[in-house]
Amino acid sequence: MKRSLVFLLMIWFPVIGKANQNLFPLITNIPHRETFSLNGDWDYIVDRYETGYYDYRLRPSKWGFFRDQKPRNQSDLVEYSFEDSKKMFIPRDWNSSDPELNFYEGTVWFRKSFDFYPVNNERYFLYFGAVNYEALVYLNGQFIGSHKGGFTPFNFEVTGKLKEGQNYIVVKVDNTRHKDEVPTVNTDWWNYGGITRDVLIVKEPETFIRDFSIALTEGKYNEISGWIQLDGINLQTPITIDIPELNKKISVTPDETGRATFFLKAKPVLWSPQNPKLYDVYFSTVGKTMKEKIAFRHIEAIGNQVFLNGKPIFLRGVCIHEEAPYRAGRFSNPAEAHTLLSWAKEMNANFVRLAHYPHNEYMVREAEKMGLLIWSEIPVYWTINFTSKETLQNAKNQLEEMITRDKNRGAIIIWSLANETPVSEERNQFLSQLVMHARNIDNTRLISMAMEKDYHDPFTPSIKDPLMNIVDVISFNSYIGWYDGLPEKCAKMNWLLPDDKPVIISEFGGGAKQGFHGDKNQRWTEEFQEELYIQSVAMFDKMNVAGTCPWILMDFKSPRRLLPKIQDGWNRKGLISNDGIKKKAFFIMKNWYEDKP
Ligand code: GCB
Repeated sequence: MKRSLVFLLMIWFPVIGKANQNLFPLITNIPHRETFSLNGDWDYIVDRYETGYYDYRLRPSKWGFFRDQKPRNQSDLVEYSFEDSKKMFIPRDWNSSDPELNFYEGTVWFRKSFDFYPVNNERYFLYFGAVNYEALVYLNGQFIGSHKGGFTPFNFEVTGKLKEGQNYIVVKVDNTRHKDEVPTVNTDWWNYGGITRDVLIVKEPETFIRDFSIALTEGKYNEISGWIQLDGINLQTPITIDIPELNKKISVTPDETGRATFFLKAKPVLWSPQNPKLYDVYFSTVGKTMKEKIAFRHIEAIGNQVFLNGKPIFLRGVCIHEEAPYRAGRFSNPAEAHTLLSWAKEMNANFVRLAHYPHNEYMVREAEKMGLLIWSEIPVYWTINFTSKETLQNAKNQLEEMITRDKNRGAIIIWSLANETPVSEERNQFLSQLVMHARNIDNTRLISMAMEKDYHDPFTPSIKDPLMNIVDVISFNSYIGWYDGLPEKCAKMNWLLPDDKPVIISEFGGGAKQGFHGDKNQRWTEEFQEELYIQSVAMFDKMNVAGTCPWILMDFKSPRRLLPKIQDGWNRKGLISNDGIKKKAFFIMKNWYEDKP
C-alpha cells in the first residue's frame, strides 16, 4: 500500500531542481546501434509561469501538461493544447527556431506523438543527445526521469513502458540560469535552450553490450587492450572482438558483473593528423554485432612537450563554439560540424579546442575522421559556486557523461576541467576533486584547465596557480594587445613560464567587424585584428609553448556584447565572420601554422 503510494507520488511529482532522477547508465556508441529516431516536428508550449507544472497554490499539479489532456466532451475544461500549439523541428535550439524565443529563458513543454510496436524480449531506451538545461521527461503521462546539464547525453530504460501503437513523450525543458548550476549565470555565450541534439529510442536484446573501452595499451605499440560491460540477465555471455583488417579475433567471457577485460597482440597503423586511420572493430554477443571505428594512438606529456605516437608535436589549435556557420544557433548535424572543421583545416590547424562545454558527438567524430586532435571541456567557467557540494556533484556528473560518451575517440587528447576560474581555497579543492575524478574514470588522457596569469610587473606575467602541480598540461588565456594594452605590447613581454610541463596558450585574439577597414590602430577594424595577430605570433615565436589556440574560429552570439553597429549581440573575435567570410587575421594564422613543424 505504502509503496504504491510513493510510486504514484513519483509519477505525479518529480522533483524539479533535483539532478538526474532514474537515469540508466549511459549507453555508448549510439551512432552504430539500432535506433528509432524521434527527431522531427515536436509541438511546444512556452510556459512562462510554469502553469503546466504548478497549481495556483504553487504546488506541483497532478494535472500538469505531461498528461497531454484533450477535452472529453464539449463542456470539458482543458486550458492547453499541444495539438493547436506551434511546432519546432527537433533537434534545434528554440532561440533560433522561433524569433519570439531569441532571448527566452524559462520553461518550454515539448510533445512528440509517435507510433511504435515494441517487440517481446527486447529492451528499449530513450536517449537524448543533450537538452539545455534541465529536462523532466514523461512517457505516456508517466514520469520517466530528469537530467541537468545542457551538453551531455542521458538515457532512461523504457522497456515495458512503450505501448503498441500511439505513444507520446512530453519533455519539460527549462534553461533558466542559476548561480549554483554548471555553468553559472555568467557566461560569454548564448544560453540556447531546448532539445538541441538527437532524440532516439535505442533497441537492444535482453543482454547487451552497454559500454566498452578499446585503445593501445599504455606504453606499447604492439598491444591493444580494453574492457566490455554487458547489461542484462545473462551477464556471462561470451563476447567476440574482431578487427578484420588486423586479422585479429578473440573471445572473452565476462565475470559475474558482466565485465570482461581483454588484450590482443597487434600492431595497428597509428592514427595521426597526417593519417587519420580508423579501424572497424566488431563486438558480438549472441545474435548481435556492433561496429565501432577506432583510432589507435599514444599521447604523452614529457618535459615541456606533447608527444603523439612518440614524437613531439606542436598543437596548431583553434577554439570553436558549438555554433552553426551561416546562421545563428547551435549546430545539430554533421554537415555543419564539417564546415567549421574544414575551416580549421584550411587554417592548417591540427588541433581544436571545443569550448566551453562538451560539443555534439557529431563534432567529435567528424574531427577524428578529418585528422584533428581535440581538447574537450566541461562548463566549469568563471564564477562557479565552488562552495556548494551539489555544484561539485553536478560538475562531476557532466564530466563523467563527457568521458563516458567519448573515451573511445582517440582524437581526444585533453580533458579540460575549467576555464578562467579565480584561485581560492574552495576553488582549488573543487577542481582537485574533478581532476581526481577524471583520472579515475580515464587515466589515458592529458588533464588541463585554462588558468589565470599573475603579473610581477605589467610586462612580466607568470602562472602561479597551485593546481599547476596536478595537471599534465598548463594552459592559460592571454589577451595581451586587446584587454591588456595595444598589439605593440606583445613585443615587450617577458614571459616566465614553467618548463617542466607543456604550456598551451588556450586563447588569444581580439575583435574585428568583418568588412570594417581602417588604420591598424583603429579598434574593431580587420587591420587592427590583423596587427594583433602579427604581434602575437611574433611573441609566441620567442616563447617555448607546446601549442596555441586563437580565440576563436567564428564570431558567436553573446548577450554580453552590446556595442551597436559593431557587436550587436556578437562576440567579434572570430577569424571568420558569422556569414562565413574570412577576416585578414585568418591568413596570418594560416601562414604561421604553415611554417610550424
Ligand atoms: C575569455 C573566455 C571566453 C571569452 C573571451 C572573450 O577569456 O574564456 O569565453 O569569450 O575571453 O572574448 O573575452
